Amino acid sequence: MGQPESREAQQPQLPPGQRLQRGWPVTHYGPVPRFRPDRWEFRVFGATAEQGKHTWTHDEFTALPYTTVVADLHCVTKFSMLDAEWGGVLARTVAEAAPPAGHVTHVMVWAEYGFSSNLRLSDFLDERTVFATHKDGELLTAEHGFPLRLIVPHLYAWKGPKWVRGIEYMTADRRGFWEERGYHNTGDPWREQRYSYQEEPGDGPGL
Ligand SMILES: Nc1nc2c(c(=O)[nH]1)N[C@H]1C(S)=C(S)[C@@H](COP(=O)(O)O)O[C@H]1N2
Ligand SMILES: [Mo]
Repeated sequence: MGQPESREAQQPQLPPGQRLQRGWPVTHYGPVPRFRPDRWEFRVFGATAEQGKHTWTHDEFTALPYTTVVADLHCVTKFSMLDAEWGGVLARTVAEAAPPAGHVTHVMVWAEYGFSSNLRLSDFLDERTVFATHKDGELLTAEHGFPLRLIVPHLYAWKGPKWVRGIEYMTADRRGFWEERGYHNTGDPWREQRYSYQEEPGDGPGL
């Protein structure tokens, strides 16, 4: 009584099987790409509403409306980082500026070196899914995805590519990089959807 309620008493913040991590580890496959502003562009392609491509230069992309989202990061290797403030452009904003065709069901998010991750359109359009340029008010560092990374707060962190370069609107589901290599097609940490062998019919395209 009189004590502020602990966070745990309000609601559990750690999904099953996760543990808290101090600091912010760096987790990815492959080398850290170098940012070349003159060559960087963000591409929207695939099944767009206007059947064309849409590209933004770095200046154009970072001029889109800036929003912050407080969200946790849950790595499938079992560490979680809580309460980061991500700043950037909502995925919704991107989809409004360069809309998908009516029959689009999924989005492939593409990053440097061909890294990719697939999302349901509904996950992409979630009100908290954000293309982040900043964390806690500071520009991302190169190893954490500068100049742009996706954060999908309600899914495991591999669903958020670092060094994003574009999105592909898809009319059927297709697996991304980790989804082809044994990780769950949906990746909901609250349901502990870690591995593709846990998938049930309808969770994803065949392997
Ligand atoms: N391009 C790219 N993005 C990636 C990955 C990757 O291998 N390549 N790994 C993902 C995984 S598994 C995690 S846990 C987070 C880690 O982000 P961090 O290094 O900023 O903590 O990045 C995700 N984004
Ligand atoms: Mo991860």
